[in-house]
Amino acid sequence: MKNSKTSIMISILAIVSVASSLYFVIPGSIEAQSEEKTFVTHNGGIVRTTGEVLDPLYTSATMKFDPMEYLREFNYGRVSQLPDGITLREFTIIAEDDKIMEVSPGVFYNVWTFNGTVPGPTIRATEGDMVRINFINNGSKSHTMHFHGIHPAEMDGVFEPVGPGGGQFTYEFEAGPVGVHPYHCHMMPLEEHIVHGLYGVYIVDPKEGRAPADEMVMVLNGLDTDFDTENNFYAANTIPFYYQHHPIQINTDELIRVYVVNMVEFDPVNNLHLHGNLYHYYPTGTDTVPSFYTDMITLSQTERGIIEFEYDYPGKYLFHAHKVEFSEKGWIGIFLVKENPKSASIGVEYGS
Ligand SMILES: [Cu+2]
Repeated sequence: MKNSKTSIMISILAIVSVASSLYFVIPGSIEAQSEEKTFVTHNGGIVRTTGEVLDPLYTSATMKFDPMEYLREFNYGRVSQLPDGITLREFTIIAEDDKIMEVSPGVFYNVWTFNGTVPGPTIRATEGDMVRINFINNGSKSHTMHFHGIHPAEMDGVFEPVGPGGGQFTYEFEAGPVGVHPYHCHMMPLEEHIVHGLYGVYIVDPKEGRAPADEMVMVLNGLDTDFDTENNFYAANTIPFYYQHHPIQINTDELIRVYVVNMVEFDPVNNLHLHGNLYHYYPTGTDTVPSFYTDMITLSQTERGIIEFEYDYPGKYLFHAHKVEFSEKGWIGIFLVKENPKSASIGVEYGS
């Protein structure tokens, strides 16, 4: 039993390392090739392969997740006005823990989900709004929603387990502080409930808003598919290598704003490196003045922030964990920067 598990593990790692090393050997090659070629892997192995990209299915009878949709999808809730004039944003969040997802070709994993996906929906409000979450637990275990941010103790999702099979709880709190925060289940063992996927992003916008930008969310996560408390895959938004196989298209001379949240468990740090550029970094997004201008940030569990940048030159630029093990196991992507058709006439300069 143990041997077969070990050999499966070794096969998975071999496939991942071969696949990932191909990208480092031929980083420009993201399109499928038809002819077999010989490659030397990062650990000196020789492989013959067409180098064709294999993607998992992302979908099954019970599960659908599109990382490209998730990237720019913000959920503002059902909006109404309270008698005192405050904006109420209502969300219904349903927890489940029985879904199976193909996270990498041939690797199936039991994901625990908020509203059917990992990560759960990106919840977005403006500072001072009232946020009301109608939480339903359709799972087989107790779950909760614990938001990072400021709220009363009884809304903290720690001491009020919501029972399986349809248990309900209403979380209600004023949105704040401004920034980007994680939310996650806080039942014990916490590691298990987080690693299986019960987390998401909660953005609180400043009342005056932020500068217009092409906005996106990246949750840095890990997948422990063999339950040995070590991650076998890493990703931005769950599917290893997704944004390398499907580069994120952006424009030159356009402000890009990425809300980054590190949800990797087991490994104490993660990081984010951007190629051909530097970004302004706002830790936790709580300040409107950036703390750093850099191409590398280091993030511990649930550390998060906002990065902002613009590209001057079109082309393909990698972004990835500079902890190379993580990037070779899936936490890597590409920005495909196209010439902005408007740039000749606008000439916007960020930061001015
Ligand atoms: Cu849970």
